[in-house]
Amino acid sequence: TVVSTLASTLGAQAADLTIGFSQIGSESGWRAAETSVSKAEAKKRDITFKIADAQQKQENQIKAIRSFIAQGVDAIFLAPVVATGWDQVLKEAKESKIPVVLLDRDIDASGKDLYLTAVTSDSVHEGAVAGEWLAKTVGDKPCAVVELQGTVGASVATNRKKGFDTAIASHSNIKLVRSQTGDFTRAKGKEVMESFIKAEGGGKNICAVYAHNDDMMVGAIQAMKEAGLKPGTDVLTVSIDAVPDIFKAIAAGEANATVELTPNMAGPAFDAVVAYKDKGTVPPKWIQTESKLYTSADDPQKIYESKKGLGY
Ligand code: GYE
Repeated sequence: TVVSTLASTLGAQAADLTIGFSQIGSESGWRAAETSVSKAEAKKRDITFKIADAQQKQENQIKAIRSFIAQGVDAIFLAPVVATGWDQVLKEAKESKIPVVLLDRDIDASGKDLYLTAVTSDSVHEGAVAGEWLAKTVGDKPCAVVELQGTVGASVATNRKKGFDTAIASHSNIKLVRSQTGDFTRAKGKEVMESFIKAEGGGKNICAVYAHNDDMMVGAIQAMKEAGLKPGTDVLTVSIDAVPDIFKAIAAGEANATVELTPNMAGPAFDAVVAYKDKGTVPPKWIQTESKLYTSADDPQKIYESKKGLGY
């Protein structure tokens, strides 16, 4: 047929490829969107795509990778729940000549030679964008900030904290008063925010909340409302991901800012693997996705409408 003739002139085609994806779980709206966008991107390219849901556990991810190796897949995508503890299993993949692509989170420097490329945003920069927005918004006023961190040991939690801390460091009026993990989930975000409010005498002194993702912020907004606080006006909010629900909150005046992260990490990863398999093209070690700030000035209702169908 025409198609197969074309395919043979072009060499190894995407349609011949089987790729396994060790996904973290479904802790956030962003994560759910990444999973569904990845499936759609695989389909577009006719790639056989197998997703293993690790339910937040690194041991499950390691098992999934070993099972993909045993199945002889052509490549493995890995969204590493934490940054350490991957060297052994990634060595096994390398010995089997199966390229590994990291999606959305990074691993420690010791593993740099063990994967082909990483498709991620600059998560230090995301934290800095959030911190700079806050500094600009509060001006010279004193501001006590509470922080909801992502999963302990995840590269994005470490980096989003680091970028934010650096951005506010030169503003002595801004003080981080409490910081704790909410594990990237709505439920934990709410629970931890409730404890912050209690510990801060009802929360009247809290000037701003910084959350490493929007889902934790949505939970925190709920906690603030239940405590009689007014998020978005009395308490400033800034978080990361740009999921539809945060735009709904911004449109309602209950949230202030978010830093966008594309859920399409797999698209560039598939393209890198196809070019590598097909032409031996070695991709750059880091394929960086964009980070963009959104506030109430950006027509949040319209963004909400346009995003909500996109796999979230
Ligand atoms: O921001 C968060 C998710 O690793 C970039 O993980 C990802 C983060 C994302 O659960 O919502």
